[in-house]
Amino acid sequence: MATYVIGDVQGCYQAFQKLIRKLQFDPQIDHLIFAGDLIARGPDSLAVTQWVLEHKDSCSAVLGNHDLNFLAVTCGLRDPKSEDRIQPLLESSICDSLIEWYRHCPLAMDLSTHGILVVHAGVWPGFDRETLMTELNLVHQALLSNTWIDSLASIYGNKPAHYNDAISNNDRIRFLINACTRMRFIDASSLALDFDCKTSPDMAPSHLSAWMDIPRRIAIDRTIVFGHWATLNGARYDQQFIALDTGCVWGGHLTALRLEDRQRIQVPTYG
Ligand SMILES: [Mn+2]
Repeated sequence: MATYVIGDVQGCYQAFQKLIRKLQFDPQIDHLIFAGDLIARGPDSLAVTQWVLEHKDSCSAVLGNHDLNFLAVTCGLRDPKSEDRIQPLLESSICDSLIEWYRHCPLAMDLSTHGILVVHAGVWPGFDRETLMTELNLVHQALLSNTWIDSLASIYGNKPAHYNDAISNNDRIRFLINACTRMRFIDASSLALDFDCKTSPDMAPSHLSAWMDIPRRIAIDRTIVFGHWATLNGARYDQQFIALDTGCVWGGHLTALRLEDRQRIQVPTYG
């Protein structure tokens, strides 16, 4: 019996199946937690999500930016991006079931028995764990409510950059979604989110830091397990942070973390 967290699959079905075989995954006793971005840029998002829905009793996921974008596209709030390959998914018979499944997914999972917190992009350094999990309930309830499409319509935009500047509930939801699903860099003095910098952490301007390197971040009493940042390529693997996006969709690797012993298990995308 094992629990695995799996990095960004991004529609790479073949690599995903290779990883499942390597894990000797048994749906009767094992559990998979996806760290977000199950779908989008890879060749077969439909096969990935079909598999997940067929095994949904043994799968959980936190939402990534591409998962949320899929929901927005299905509601007609966004046009599909040309580089996303989700058209077969939009036209498939499982589309409605997938929308329902995604609406039940949280932005973060706090796994106290394993001392792990799973989130797609990261934890904003101004949040302690309890505040984060309490605030995220607002997003979870919004996605489950009858007015979920209205909430989703308001998530686009980079402001507010700081949680203290969130006035309305929609501001709070937008900030929480941006922080949990898109964040990479943060202004080290103000803790404002920065979405302009697209470099690797060592090339960033001096006033910015990678979110996990902010010196005055509030300590989180969990190991934060995250995906989203493929250029880190799994370089963070310690007591505080474990980076799981190893660039599967860019021809790198797909990585799983076994929570019982914190071992990483990888397969290459090709070969
Ligand atoms: Mn992402």
